[in-house]
Amino acid sequence: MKTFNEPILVTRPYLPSLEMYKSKLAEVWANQWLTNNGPVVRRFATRLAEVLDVAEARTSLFVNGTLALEIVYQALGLDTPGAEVITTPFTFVATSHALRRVGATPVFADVDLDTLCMTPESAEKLITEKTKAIVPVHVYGHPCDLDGFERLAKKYDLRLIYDAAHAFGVKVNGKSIADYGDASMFSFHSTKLFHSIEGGLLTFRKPELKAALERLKNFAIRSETECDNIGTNAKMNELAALMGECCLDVLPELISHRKAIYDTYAEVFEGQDNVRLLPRPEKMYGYEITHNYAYVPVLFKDFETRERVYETLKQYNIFTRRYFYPLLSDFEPYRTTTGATPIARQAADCVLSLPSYHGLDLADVRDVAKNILESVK
Ligand code: T4K
Repeated sequence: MKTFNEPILVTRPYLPSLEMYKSKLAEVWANQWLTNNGPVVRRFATRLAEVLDVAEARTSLFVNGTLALEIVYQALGLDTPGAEVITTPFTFVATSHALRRVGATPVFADVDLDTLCMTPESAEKLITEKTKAIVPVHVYGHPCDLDGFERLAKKYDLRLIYDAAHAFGVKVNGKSIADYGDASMFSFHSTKLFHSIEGGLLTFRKPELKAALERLKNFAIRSETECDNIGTNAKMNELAALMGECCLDVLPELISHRKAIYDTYAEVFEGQDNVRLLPRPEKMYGYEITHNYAYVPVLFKDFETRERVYETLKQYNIFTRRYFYPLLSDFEPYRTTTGATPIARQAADCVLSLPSYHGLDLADVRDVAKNILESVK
C-alpha cells in the first residue's frame, strides 16, 4: 500500500493564482464597495444566470446555501404552523436544519440504491393533509427523478424545492438542472466543485418571487423607514463574488478534471465486486444527463468493511469522508421524525466519498484506488 507524504483530503478548494486574485481586488478597492449588492455581486449574478441559462429575474445570490434554503422555504410559505415537508435523510444536515429553522417538520422518505436520491414513490406514501412541500436532494450532483417529482407536486398541489447544493453545472436533456421545480438551491461553499468561498444561489420558476427573496436576505427592509417582515442578513459580499468569477472562468476545466478522476477510479474498480462506484449513466429516467462528477461515492458490502477501509486509509495519509453518515434521522434533533428508510440506512452505513478535487494527480488517484482494493480484501 502506498503511504502519501502529503495528506490526500476528500476535497480541496480550487484557488486562482494569488497574483490574479490580487489584481482583481483592485476593482473592489477602487469602488470602496464591499457588500450590499455591490457591482461585482451584480456582475457575478448576471454571469451565473448566463451559465445556467436561466433569466436573471429568476435567480438570487446568497451568502451561503443554508440561508438560501431557509429564505426560499420562508418565501414559499413553509413557515406556516404545522407544515410538514417530505425530504431525504441521506443528505447534509443543512437541508433539514433550514426547514426546522423556519418551523416546518421534515418527514423522511427513502432513496434508491442506484442514485441515493429520494424517490417519488417513497415520498408519495408519506403525503398527508399537513404536507406542504417536497424537498428532494440531487445528492452528489446526481439528478433526482425530475418528472416523477413534478407529477407528484402537481397531483397533490405541493411546493417542489430541490436542494441542488451539489449539482452546479449538471444538465438534463442539454438543459440546466436549475430549471426544475418551484426553486433550486446551489451551494458555492469552498468544498464544492464550483465555489465563491461561501455562497449560494437560488433559481426559481416565478420571477414574482425575486422581490421577496431579495428583501428577506436584506432584513426585509423596504426602505430607510419601512420593514414589513422578519428578514435576515444573507447577502453575498464583493470578495466572495470575485472568487466566484475566478472559478467561473475555469468551470469547464474544473468539471473535466473531476470526470478524469471519476474515470480513473472506475478503471481501477472495474470488475471488482467488493467496491461499487456509484454509476454516472448518460441516460436515466428517459433523459440524457451531463454530470458534473462533483463527488466520487463508493459503496462497500457492509458497515464493518466501510469502517475498516475508512480507518485503514488514514494510516496511509488518505482522508476520505463518510458523506452522509449518520443518517439525519439518527441525529438528536431528528430522532422523533417519522418515516422508515431502510435503503438510506444501508447507504449511510456503506458509503464513502473518495478524494476528488482540482489539482489531484491522476497517478495519485490510481494509488488511492489500489490502496482501497488492498484494504477491502
Ligand atoms: N445541502 C447539501 C446537500 C449540502 O451538502 C450542503 C453543504 C448544504 C445544503 C449547505 O450549503 P452551504 O451552506 O454549505 O453553502 C462540508 C461543507 O461545509 C458543506 O458546505 C457541504 N454541504 C458538506 C457536504 O461538506 P464539512 O464539515 O465536511 O467540511 P470540512 O471543513 O470538514 O472540509 C472537508 C474537507 O475539505 C476537509 O478534508 C478539509 C478540506 N478543506 C475544507 C475547506 C473549507 C480544505 O482543504 N480547504 C478549505 O477551505 O462540510
